[in-house]
Amino acid sequence: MTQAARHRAFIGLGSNLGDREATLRQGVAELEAAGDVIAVSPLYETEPVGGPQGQGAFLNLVVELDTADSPRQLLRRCQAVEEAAHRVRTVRWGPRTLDADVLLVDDLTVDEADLIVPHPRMWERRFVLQPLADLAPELVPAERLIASGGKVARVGNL
Ligand code: GSY
Repeated sequence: MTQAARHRAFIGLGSNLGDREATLRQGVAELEAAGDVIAVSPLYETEPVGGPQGQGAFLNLVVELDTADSPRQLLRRCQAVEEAAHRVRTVRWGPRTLDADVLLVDDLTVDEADLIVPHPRMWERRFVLQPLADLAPELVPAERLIASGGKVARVGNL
């Protein structure tokens, strides 16, 4: 039987409602249940990028996988993780319990209505690039990290 190709993939998690750290811990645990998570970045407290004025600071991290899942299967996993966190989103770009985004899947590209890989806004967002650079510095050129927006402060590990 042929084996599915394995991919080095990265998923970004963010939370800015409720017990943010517990929510992220739950999200990481759900991803880990598939047995393909190989690293979790440090945790960052991050300034909201976009969205309504006055929303609270996020906690963000990035998870690295060595996975046989396709980009679409990873999207489904992200959606399941968000649903499990009882995500309540009434305002687009507004506060959310948990947001899970497929960032990179090797050098694969996907451009479909509900899934774009690499993530289309990741290169503008320091809350993505800093934890990604912690896990995979070779994927984040210093000039792109410097050019990205939003304050981030490392607050430890999960
Ligand atoms: O796309 C992720 C949701 N999100 C975030 C986030 O996770 N962190 C920060 N700092 N700002 C954000 N704006 C959006 S939308």
